[in-house]
Amino acid sequence: MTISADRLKSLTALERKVLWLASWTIHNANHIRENNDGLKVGGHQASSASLATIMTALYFDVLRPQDRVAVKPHASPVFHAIQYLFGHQTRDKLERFRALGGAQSYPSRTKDTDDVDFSTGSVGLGVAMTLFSSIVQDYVRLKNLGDGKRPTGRMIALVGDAELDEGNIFEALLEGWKHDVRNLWWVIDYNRQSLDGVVNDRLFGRVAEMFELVGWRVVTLKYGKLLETAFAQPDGAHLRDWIDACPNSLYSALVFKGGAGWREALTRDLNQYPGVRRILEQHDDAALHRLMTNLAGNDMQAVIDAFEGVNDDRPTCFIAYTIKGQGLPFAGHKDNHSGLMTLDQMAGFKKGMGIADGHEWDKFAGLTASPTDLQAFLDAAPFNAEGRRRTDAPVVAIPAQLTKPNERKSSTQEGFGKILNAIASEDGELARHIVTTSPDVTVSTNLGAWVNRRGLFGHTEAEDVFRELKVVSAQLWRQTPKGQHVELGIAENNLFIQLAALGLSHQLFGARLLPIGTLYDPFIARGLDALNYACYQDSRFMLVATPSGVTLAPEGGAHQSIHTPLIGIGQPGLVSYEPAYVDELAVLMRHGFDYMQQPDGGSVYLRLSTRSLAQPERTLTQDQQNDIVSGGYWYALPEEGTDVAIVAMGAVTPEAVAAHESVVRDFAGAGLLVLTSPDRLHTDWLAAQRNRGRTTGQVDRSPSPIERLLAPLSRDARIVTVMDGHPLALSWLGSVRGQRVVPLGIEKFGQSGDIPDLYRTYGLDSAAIIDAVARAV
Ligand SMILES: Cc1ncc(C[n+]2csc(CCOP(=O)(O)OP(=O)(O)O)c2C)c(N)n1
Ligand SMILES: [Mg+2]
Repeated sequence: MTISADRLKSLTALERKVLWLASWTIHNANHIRENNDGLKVGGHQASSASLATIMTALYFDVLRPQDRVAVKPHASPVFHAIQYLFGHQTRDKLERFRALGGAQSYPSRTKDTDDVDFSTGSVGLGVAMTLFSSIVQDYVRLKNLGDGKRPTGRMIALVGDAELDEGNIFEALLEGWKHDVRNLWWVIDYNRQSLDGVVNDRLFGRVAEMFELVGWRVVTLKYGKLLETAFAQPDGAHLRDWIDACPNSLYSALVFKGGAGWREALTRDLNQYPGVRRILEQHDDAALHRLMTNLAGNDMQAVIDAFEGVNDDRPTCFIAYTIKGQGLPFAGHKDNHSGLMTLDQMAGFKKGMGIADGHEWDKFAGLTASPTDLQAFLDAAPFNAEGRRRTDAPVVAIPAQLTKPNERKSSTQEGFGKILNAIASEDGELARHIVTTSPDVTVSTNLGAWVNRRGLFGHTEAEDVFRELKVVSAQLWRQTPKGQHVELGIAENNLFIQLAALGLSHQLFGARLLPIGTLYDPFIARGLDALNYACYQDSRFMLVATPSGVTLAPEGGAHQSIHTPLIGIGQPGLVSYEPAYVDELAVLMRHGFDYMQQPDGGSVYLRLSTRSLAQPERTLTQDQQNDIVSGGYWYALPEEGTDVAIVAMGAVTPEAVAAHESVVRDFAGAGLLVLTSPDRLHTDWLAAQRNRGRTTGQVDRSPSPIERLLAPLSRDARIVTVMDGHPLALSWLGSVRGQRVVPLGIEKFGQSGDIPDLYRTYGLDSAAIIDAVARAV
């Protein structure tokens, strides 16, 4: 035994209190607080209960300030209860759990105020987040990018056992093995129940082997100290064998039935063993129930022993046997996931806790240990030594202009590679803080030149064998701890979670990174939940998606992206841009690096193309640059009061330019508007309307950029919009001033072809635009 009796006593007292507060928080929200709409508020008392021991042990004893934790989403009440005991969470927010302004249903970095390290909610993603954060921690450490003040922490996930059904966890495990991840703990709350019922017995038999296969240590916490003692008695081995062989569903049902149920089953199966009979005689029903449910994950001493037994940086999976609803009336019942204790059950629980009416929120009410001792214990908890643990890092200065290539013809994708290459060769502050990552499309998204200059990141040095053997190759893949590209296998979920972790480095590890992730635009859909997860946490990164649309022509329908512009508009925390020309791209990248670092900024999505376009010969004025950042500019100015305008975005802009040249012959004064971001324009348009609608304070009546841009057109002008993506992304333009829009774009799956054929087939060529103008007027 490594833990002193005093410590154990304080921890078990706090464990009871944590279980109570978590249960009470949910109960209060559902049964006591006035709620406006009569809808069930919910909360997970059973899921919280199964982690109460482990989380108490971690936060009050095992964790250090540098550790970072992803808490299983439905154990949020336990997390908030712990922070309440630490003094980092208010009673008011607990009382308003799941209500506006209250503690969040699932731990949230941005909405909760009590020092959440990683948001969780979509199961599986928080787990992988710890793995990718451990890569970031090493990245920062090996390059000395942080302030050097923090020791290396452990990245810890508290994992529901059913979360392991999520494929993204296994994608992450493989990637973690390749990257030799360290200081990573996954604690599996093995309560053998999911939402719908009891977890498949056979499935979990393989889990430990899977972890070992990828180099993890597996520590199984199966039986608690009471059961271990019983097993050591005569015939105790038979009792152990019986539990070992007990199917999950039977065990869960007996947990729910309690002492009499255990007695009946054990008498039926093990009556021939005198030692087992003696154990049954020595325990009344209550004691027998306590014994048979004494699993290690709910046994404080066993939990502490297991955590203290691991002292190196090898990734470790703790499989902790627990009981869902441990200590509560519905423990073990297969339907308990969303079950709430009744008023009577709660009253019984309260009585058992020795809590008097009106003292439900008291920190120490009902505990036998003295409040002074417990407060002293909390104050001395190592985790709490620094208070809130969120770090910050200074902003990286971005040059006023990025060096842009001057090719007469170029695609935006090529331009991206060249702009980044120029940043790499200039080797300034900006270059040092950029980190790139890509799921096996580094070369085909034009990151190659950057990687050649900055190298691959890895714990160890590895030469490029092709180079050593003097085999000619354009790619030079030298891996060092100084490298600045994290090469991933083909798994877009991993890309987004890696970006999520990199983009929080300033707050997690005190080092500012400017992450850029590249992938093919259509495969955003594969990782969309993870992208949303990254944005939900306010992680900051630049997503470069290329190629896109039907413009990737010969690649065919399977690789064409149609609705990604709508994702760009609809995704909070991510501003999307689709430049047509390389000079626009350079302006947007510069803006992006800055925007990613602003407190009220966000992440940036650049939708690029492989189509090589003749570049306009121009030097952008500051006003033009501002317009490009705001979302659009007049490529050909309309005459005041004109009745016709064409609006184009991205790779199809030359078709619009050609169509415009023809249209002006009939409609002198028709304009051509080039958009770079319907997302920005739409957001600012809505905000301007809201501002004007204000009835109090200073009312800002200034028009939004799109209102200003459309102002020269006549009231009933006709607008034809064209883009390589779903036309809905631009069709809203008609609502700005009530003008009629004919939207052109892609609504169907595409097919292989060359650009002229495809543009003709899908109605994006200049003939289609001219035709649309004719129809519109
Ligand atoms: C991606 C995703 N799918 C579905 C859900 C709904 N859901 C919430 S909890 C849960 C079951 C969780 O079971 P387990 O991980 O074993 O947790 P515990 O038994 O501790 O409650 C499900 C399906 C979710 N939160 N996220
Ligand atoms: Mg479970």
